[in-house]
Amino acid sequence: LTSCGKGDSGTAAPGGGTTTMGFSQVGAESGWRTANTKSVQDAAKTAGIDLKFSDAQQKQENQIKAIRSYIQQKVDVIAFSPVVESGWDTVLKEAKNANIPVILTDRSVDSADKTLYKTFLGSDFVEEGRKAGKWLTEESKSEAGPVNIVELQGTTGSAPANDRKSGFAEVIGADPKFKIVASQSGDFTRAKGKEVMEAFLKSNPDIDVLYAHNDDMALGAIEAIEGAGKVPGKDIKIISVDAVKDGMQALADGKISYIVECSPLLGPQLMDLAKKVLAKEDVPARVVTEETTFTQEQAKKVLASRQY
Ligand code: GZL
Repeated sequence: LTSCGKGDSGTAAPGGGTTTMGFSQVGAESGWRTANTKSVQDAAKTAGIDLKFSDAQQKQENQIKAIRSYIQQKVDVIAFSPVVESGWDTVLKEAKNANIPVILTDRSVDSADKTLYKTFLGSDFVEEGRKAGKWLTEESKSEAGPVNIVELQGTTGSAPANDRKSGFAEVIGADPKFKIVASQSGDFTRAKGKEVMEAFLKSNPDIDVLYAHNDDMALGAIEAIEGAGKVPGKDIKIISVDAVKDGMQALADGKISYIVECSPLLGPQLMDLAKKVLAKEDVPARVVTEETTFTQEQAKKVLASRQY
């Protein structure tokens, strides 16, 4: 019998061929997303898994279409990062009825039925928001206030936007001197982050802090702040999330004040989980990624060694 599939380097699927994974990616909206896509694609190659990959341009209907096409193609396993938390039950039930296991990566869904996916691999976004709030509380401890904060939220309805908002609010809510004077979505992109920050600056003469849910929006906001003749990192302190290269550069340059890391390097763990699921091994319902935080001094030290 000749061995079917891509030679013996492949990971054997249940039927003996090479394992195929259908992956639906959110889009290409940020530096984080680009790094995440590279991690998934590189890890699939290393694992000998045949990856079918689609970019949804941040539209839920495109992700649902992609998942349906993976079901039609009878892939061995489906993985995706849900652009928003809600509206997945129908298509996930179709995958379950087709006996195709689903792995959530990066972002999660709000489905009550936890049997619709095997596991969720990704960061604890609420904790990321708490870390941002804790730094600001410490940084402002000698200030009487008010400390006026504007917030650039991530994509409306997405898990990172909901959870980073709630974690931050939970911590700063303990002290009435902190006032979130404006909060709006910048959709995780530089362009929208700049546009919304320009509006914030026009309607709020006295902004002390910007809390941006990702580096790309923070970098767009820096352009708006400088355009308004103010000094980012001095006139307006900036707290951001991700720690991608451009964000870390701005942190080292003093334009951003603090970054909470959110690791995009989920590829290797995703492939390991897929192999375990296909081998019918037990996997944890939740796998939380390791990540840290960076001050300006720490950014200067690690900048040269950052992978993305
Ligand atoms: C977080 C991820 C977010 C990043 C953004 O895990 O979903 O989406 O923080 C990206 O940069 O666009």
